[in-house]
Amino acid sequence: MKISVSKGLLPVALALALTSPLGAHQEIVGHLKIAHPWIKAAAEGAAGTYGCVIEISNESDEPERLIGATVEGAGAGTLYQLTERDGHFTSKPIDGLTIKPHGSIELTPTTYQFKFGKITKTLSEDAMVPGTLIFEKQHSAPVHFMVETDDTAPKEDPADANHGM
Ligand SMILES: [Cu+2]
Repeated sequence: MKISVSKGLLPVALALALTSPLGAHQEIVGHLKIAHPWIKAAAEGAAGTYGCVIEISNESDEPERLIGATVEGAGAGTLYQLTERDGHFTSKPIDGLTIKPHGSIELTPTTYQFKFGKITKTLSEDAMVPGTLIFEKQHSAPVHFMVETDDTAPKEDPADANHGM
């Protein structure tokens, strides 16, 4: 029995390890399982940065809603949804992202990002920086964001770009 359980968990562990070679962490807050919140490295004084979360699972029987985030040194992040059309990306702020009962969401640089404003304290690669994820029911969930040198976010067009129409 023990063997089959660990075999079942192995692909998940491998997936997390592959996505983050430096080690993915998981935090559990109430009914929420939060896998590897991370934020892109940025120097003090930088105009902004972005952050994502590999997966947030809602293990309760009620829906939950992710509405915000804070990271020490980066302030409050606003949740944005990215949209791709004909190879062009744009993004717009959204007021939340619902997690169904026993469901999960993923925030990847090409789908959803928290966008942060002015950086007041350097976010150095590999550091674990304290922050929060803010939910409608759970409210403020304390987590750590790992600082990564991500470069997978798409180049965005201005939101009002008119693609040659
Ligand atoms: Cu991690």
